[in-house]
Formats: sequence, C-alpha cells, structure tokens
Amino acid sequence: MREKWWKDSVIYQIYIKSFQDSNGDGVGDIGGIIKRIPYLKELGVDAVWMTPFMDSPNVDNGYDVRDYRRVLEEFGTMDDLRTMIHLFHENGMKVIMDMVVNHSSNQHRWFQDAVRNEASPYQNYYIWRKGKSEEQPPNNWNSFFSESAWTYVPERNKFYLHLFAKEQPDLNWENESLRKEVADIMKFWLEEGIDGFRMDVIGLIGKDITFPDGTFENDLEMIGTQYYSNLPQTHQYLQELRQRLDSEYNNIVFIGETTYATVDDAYKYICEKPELDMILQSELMEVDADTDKWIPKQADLKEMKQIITKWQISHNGQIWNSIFLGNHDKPRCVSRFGNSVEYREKSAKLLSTLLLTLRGTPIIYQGDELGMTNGEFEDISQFDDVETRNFWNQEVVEKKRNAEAVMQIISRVSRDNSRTPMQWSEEKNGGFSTEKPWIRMNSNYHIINAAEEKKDPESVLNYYKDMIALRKKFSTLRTGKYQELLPDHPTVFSYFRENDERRLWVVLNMSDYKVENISVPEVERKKVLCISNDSERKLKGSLEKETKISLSPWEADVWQIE
Ligand code: TEU
Ligand code: CA
Repeated sequence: MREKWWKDSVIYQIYIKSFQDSNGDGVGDIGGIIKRIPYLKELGVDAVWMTPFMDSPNVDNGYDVRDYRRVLEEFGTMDDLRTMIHLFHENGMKVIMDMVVNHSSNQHRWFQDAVRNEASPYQNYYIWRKGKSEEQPPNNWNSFFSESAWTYVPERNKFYLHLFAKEQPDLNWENESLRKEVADIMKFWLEEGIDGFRMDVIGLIGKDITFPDGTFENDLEMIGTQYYSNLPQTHQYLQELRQRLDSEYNNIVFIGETTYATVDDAYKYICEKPELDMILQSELMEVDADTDKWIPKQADLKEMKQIITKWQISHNGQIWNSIFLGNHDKPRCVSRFGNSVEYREKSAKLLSTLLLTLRGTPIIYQGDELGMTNGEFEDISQFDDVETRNFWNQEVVEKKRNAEAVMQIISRVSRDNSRTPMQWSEEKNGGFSTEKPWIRMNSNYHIINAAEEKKDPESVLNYYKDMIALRKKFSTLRTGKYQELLPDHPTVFSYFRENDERRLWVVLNMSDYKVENISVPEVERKKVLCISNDSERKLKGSLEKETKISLSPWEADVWQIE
C-alpha cells in the first residue's frame, strides 16, 4: 500500500539560482540551500521541490539538460547534493526534483551525435522531419517561446522539433530506447535518495506524428497545441514509466506539469491508472491573460472563484489538486492577485489563507512567504529570461512595435518578476550574496526581508507559519470536503471545509473596499476564530448570533463552527 505522504504535505518550491548564494559568485547554489534548511524547518514545510540542478548550458535556466546524471557545476558537486538530501531527511523533509524529459539541451551528447552522424543510435532520440524547403518547416506549429517549433539543420537536411527554445530539442517518446533511458535516469536519482519528481511539461511528450498543421479554432494560445497536449499516447508512456519504477520505489510522488489539462484529462492522469499523483494545471494561471500571456487583462475574481471551485469539486472530489498561486514562470502572486501597493502585507496574508485552506497539496513559491513583489525592470538589458528576450526580439526588433508599450507588458508578465533573489536581510544584496546577483535585486529588500519579518509577530512570514501550523493541526483543511458559498459575490470568496472532525468557514474579501452585510452561515452555531489577518477581528475572536458581518479590505478569516 502506498503511503501518499504528499496528501498531508506542504511543498516549498526552491528556484535554486535565486535562493541563496554560498560562494560569492552571485548565483544561488546547493551550499546556500543547506544553510537555509533551518529556515525551512521553522517555516514548517514538509517537502521541497527543487528546480533543475542537472548539468546545463542554462539557456532556459536548467530546463535544458546537457547531462542527466551530473550536478550543474555552478550549483555544487554530487557530494554537496548528497549532503543536502541527507540533511533534509534528517530534518523530516522530503526532496522532490525537477525532471525535464520532454526535451534535452541541444548540447546534450545525444543531440550532438545525432546532428553529426547520420548512423547515430541517438538519431531517433529526437524528432526529425523533412521540410517543404530549407526555409519552410514541416508544419506551422509555433514554439512556446515565440519562434517556429522547427529548426533546420543543414548537416541532416532536416528540421528538428522543439516546442520551447531552439536550444531545447524535443525527445522522441515514440522510441522505446529513449523511454527506457528516461526510467534509468530516474532510477539513478532515486538511488541518491530523491523522494519524487516534478515532471516538466510531461503533458506534451506524446505528439501526433503525422504533424498536421495547427488551426486557430482548435489550438490554445499557440498554433499546434491540439496535436501535442495531453494525448492518449502520453497516458500510455506514463503508465509504462510508472510500472518500470513502482516495483522498486513505491513511495515516491509524481507531480506532472500538464499545460492545458482539463478536469477530464486530470481524472485520467490521476484517478484511472497509476500515472501521476497530482498535476500542475495552468487554468488559474491564465485568468489574467487574453488570448495569450502577452495580452494581459485584469483578472476577474468571479472567474477565479469558478476555476478554483471547479477543480476542488469535479469528479466527486476524486482529483487530488496541487494548489499554487505562482511559480518561477509567473509574476509574484501579491502583485498579480493582491494589492502590492496599499495592502501588500494584508493581501499577501489573504493569499496565504487561500493557498493553505484549499483541498490538495499547497506549493509555496520561495519569497511569497515574505510577501515579495514583482521585479523592478526598466530596460530590456535587465532581463535574463529567454522567453522574455525572444518576445522582445520578435515584437520590437523584428516587427518594430513600440518599445515602451512592449516594455510595459514584459515588466508586468515576464517570468523574471519572480526570479529576483530571495530577500533574507537588510544586509548588502539582501543577504542573498556577497557579490552582485546574477539578476537585478528588488530594492525593497530593506523593508521586505526574512530577518525583519522573523522579529515581527504581525509579519507575512509569521502569518505563513501560523497558517501552515493550522493546516497541520486540522486534517479538515487537508482532505476535508470543499463547498462554496456566495458564488455570485463579486469580491468575497467564501467556502466551507468539512470532515467528520469539524466544519470550518473560510471568508476572504479580495478587494480594496470594505464589504458590508455578508451573511453568516449557520447563524445558530457559535463560531470561533482560528486565524485572521485583521487586527480588530482578532480582538473579538468569536461570532455568537450575528447574522451579518462586514469585512475590511483584504480581510481573511477562518472560523471553526462549534
Ligand atoms: O514551463 C512550461 C510551460 O508551459 C511554459 O510555457 C510556461 O507556461 C511559460 O513559461 C509561461 O510563460 C516549464 C518550466 O516551468 C519552464 O520554466 C520552462 O521554461 C519550460 O517548462 C520548458 O522546460
Ligand atoms: Ca554560488
């Protein structure tokens, strides 16, 4: 019987490059993580997910792997990693690693060999097709990073497929040897003590190998998505992979990133046959984008509530959710869904309440527990991210679009917003590094930083600690049933969580305005406050027979119904 420890866990996501530098080169590393294990233990998280640490030329910060069995030198050695895993385990935390196997780096020896040598056994590790001509790729698919999804290689007189940057050629999962190789790589890391995997864009591994042209009507965001998103063959590949590993390692977690997955896709991944234990679905993360992420719009709270509720209850609550409000690919949640100017702390605490009172496994992105805000970028040269730079080149350099307008968009939606260094203290470079960080540091580290927040009982950090502790105390918050109240309210998010032990009422005012006359459910029963981000509310502490309450701007309360 599998233990399913992740159902009771809070996961913390570490973006290694920006977490903590230990050797003064301005880049976060494994030594830095080791230094901060006590911080993570005090926060109360149960597991960490580390973004990729395998050898890489870093075109996409580790999401382009050059050697799947080596640690990136910049981050440390294999021995450092072993020490780190050991220390996490000693402190009662699990270690989940990012496995990037939809594609490799173009500098991987497999790809290098495939390019050079026609008879290479690695030829078939990648996806090659003849084009209509040297300039005309096999079909009209676009990559996620603003280019065509095909790049021509003169040596082979063929194009290879890459759904991301051209330096990230897609691996050919049709090939049995490749599939076995992937299982072996994963076994290699399991032998090192890894407790599970976050499988990068795993929903894209199966492709329609007839490679039809995409059509605007049936594709999402980019041309071609219908022919490679969450296809039946992907489910088969995952079942096979799982079978290869489960007999030896039956206590590991598989978290799959499945862009564009619907609840029905999720059901197949999680509930039918052993494939994934939870998915990372992108629907909520697209709520403030128009047809694609580069056309931002105001997030509609009602739509947000609908999306969350749908995922909480669909298929009779059988789909185990991962809950997250941001990650290294998204802007900071407080800048995006809260009010990072007038109500930064209060709205960050509200978002913490939301994250940690939903059903599923919450994932905290590093720095959100401090209420960190979006980066401060003024010039394209300050951006590092390949996606952002490609978009800039396409729009400003090639299409001659107005630079200021494009700058405005990228400073709002660029992935670099959440990749600025962790703000540990008010010391030089926020205590992240003794030397200049690899990416521009937020100047607000003098106010927003872990050392200051640790001392302040009312800080965002201490609120996160309390929320995590509450979740640990009440199984109701982890696995209890979810039921939404007030679905039509324009700014208030309100729901019950319930199991045999207790019923909790969560109520969140996601706006800058006070709201009056919110109906209190179950008027006859007394309600005791478990946690709140509102100082006046905390003074009162309970509701006796009130039928209505008013909520202050960004107020978040969790009540236990007696
Ligand atoms: O991201 C996958 C993904 O779907 C991206 O398109 C994501 O939506 C985009 O970055 C948002 O702008 C994963 C990783 O999380 C990301 O860091 C990698 O760049 C990408 O895969 C390729 O490996
Ligand atoms: Ca370093």
